[in-house]
Order: sequence, then C-alpha cells, then structure tokens
Amino acid sequence: MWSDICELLHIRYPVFQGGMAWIANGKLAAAVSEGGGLGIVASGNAPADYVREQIQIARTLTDKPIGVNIMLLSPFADEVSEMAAKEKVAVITTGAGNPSKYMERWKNAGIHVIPVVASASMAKLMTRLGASALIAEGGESGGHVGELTTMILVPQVRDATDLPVVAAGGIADGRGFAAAIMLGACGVQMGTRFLSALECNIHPIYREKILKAGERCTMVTGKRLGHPVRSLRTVFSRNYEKAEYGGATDAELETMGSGALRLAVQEGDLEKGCFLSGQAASMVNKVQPAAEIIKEVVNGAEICLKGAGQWVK
Ligand code: TUI
Repeated sequence: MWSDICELLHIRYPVFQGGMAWIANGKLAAAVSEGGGLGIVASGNAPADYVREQIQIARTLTDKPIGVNIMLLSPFADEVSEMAAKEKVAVITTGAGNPSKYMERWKNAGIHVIPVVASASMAKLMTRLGASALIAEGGESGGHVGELTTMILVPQVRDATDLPVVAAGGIADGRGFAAAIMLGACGVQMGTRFLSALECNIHPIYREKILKAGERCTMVTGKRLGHPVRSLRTVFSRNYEKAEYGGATDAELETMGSGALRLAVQEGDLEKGCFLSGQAASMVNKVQPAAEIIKEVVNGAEICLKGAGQWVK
C-alpha cells in the first residue's frame, strides 16, 4: 500500500492512529510511527505543558514524523495550538469543531493541517483555508461523533475536495481499509483498534472490556448537551442516558461527565468512568504490538484489493 498521503507526510503506510484523549500519549504515538503509520499525540482537555512533554517523549523514541491532535472544545485549545506551532510537529489534526482561526498560524509554521470533518460543507471550507488533507470520520467512531456514517460521508467528502481523504470510523481490519479505498479515501485512521496495542497504556479493565465487547457494545449519549459521544455500554453510560432523558439538569449532566474519561482510562471505574470506544470494538480481539496491527491491516487490505478484479468480468 502506498498513496499520496505517504508521499506528503513521509510515512510508509497510509495508516493514522486516532488522537484519543488520555490514551494517545507519546509512547503509543511513537510505536505507531515506528511501525510505519502516523502516530498522533492527543491533547484532549490537557494543558500545553503536558502535551509538549508527550511530544518530547515521542521524539526520544522515534525520529519518524508524529502528529498532534487538538481537541477544539478544550479550554486549553489556544495554548496547545500555539505550543504545537512552536514545536513544529509534522502534522496537526483537529477534532470536535472548526479550526479556522488557527490555520494560518499552523501553516506559517510549515505544519500539515489535517482536520477531521463530519460533513462535505466542512470539507469545502477546510480545503479553501489550506488544509493539506482531510479526515472524514463517520459516526461509527468512538468519542465525539457526527451524524453521518463512514459509508455516506467518505464519498461525499471525496466529491467535495481534491485533497487526499483519510477515512475513519468503523475501520479495524483490512476489509474496512479496502472498503475505504473504494469509497475514495487514500488512507485510514483507526482509534479503537489501537486500544489493544501492547504500547497502549489503558487500565486492564478498559482493555478487557474492549477485547470482550460484542456487536451491540456501544451507545451514544450526550446529544441533549449538543456533544454526542460514543462509548461502551456500561453502568455509567446507562445511568447517564437515564439522567439525560429523565429530567436531570444540564449542570447535573456536566457534573456526571466531568473527569469521566480519566476515570475510565486510569482507574477502570465502571460506575463513574466513560469508556470511549467505536463500534469496531467487537472486531478487536487480541493484544499485539502497534507495528503488527499496522502490518496485519495493510496485508488484509492488499489481499482484498488484489482480489477485487474477480467481480468484474
Ligand atoms: O473529536 C473527535 N472525537 C473525540 S473528541 C473527545 S473529547 C470530548 N469530551 C467531551 C465532550 C466532547 C468531546 C472524544 N472524542 N473526533 C473528531 C470529530 N470531529 N468527529 C466529529 C467531528 C466534528 C464535528 C463537527 C468536526 C467538525 C465539526 O464541525 C462543527 C462546526 O463547528 O462546524
């Protein structure tokens, strides 16, 4: 597998690791980049100092390109944005909003800006503002989700821009990768599949929940507050849903949600923690090094794509 995005970013395989808040640290990002993909340090709601430290950790572990994901709802988005520009990371991806106001600064620092878009109109805007590529993320993904599925979003983003498109949401093996190529993508981003990477430092309870997850393992909560989030179906997410539709105030919901990502990742707290996960959790069944995950997915896609000719007589 080789595509425009490999050329552009100097990576071996067109595989990005999603910028998962509290999870995608310097160690995981470096392992993915060493494996030939693009490792991404997540900022989530963390201050700039923490994110800078993680970039530095990644840089001690690999000399390959790494990216930083900026979560635009974060109270620290401004300072993380400035820090990432000063650090001159290879790539900035963004999530959960519109990064327009930062784009000029990042581009002037020589950084490739690759925003996550959840619609074709956002894809057009980001193209106009000088993005290097786009990530089209469907609602099968974990965390903050848009309305459209990957199947519907990717072809429409393909038609809306001439930029390279990376598909995300629901992709966890070679078949998903090959399907994304058919929809017009030139690469994929995976988050949930990397939750089982050896180098991914999540609580053993979180990892176990992902490995054992069945096909109806996730649900979306948070629509009432305008921030729909996909997570594992747990005591916490069921209680949150009950509160959401059972008359809890906005302030009560905010209190339930605050700190919930950290409690899942670091404490494995099934009652107060929010275990973000995509629908693909049911396809994640083994712990293996990040580099092996990349190889397996790429090999699987190659087999699918090479065999695709059989359908045309
Ligand atoms: O950002 C994500 N996934 C995330 S962010 C996150 S942390 C969080 N914590 C609490 C509440 C909310 C988030 C956990 N997971 N994925 C990228 C993504 N971006 N998916 C969808 C979008 C998106 C949606 C709307 C991007 C742009 C957009 O445009 C809105 C606008 O302003 O026009």
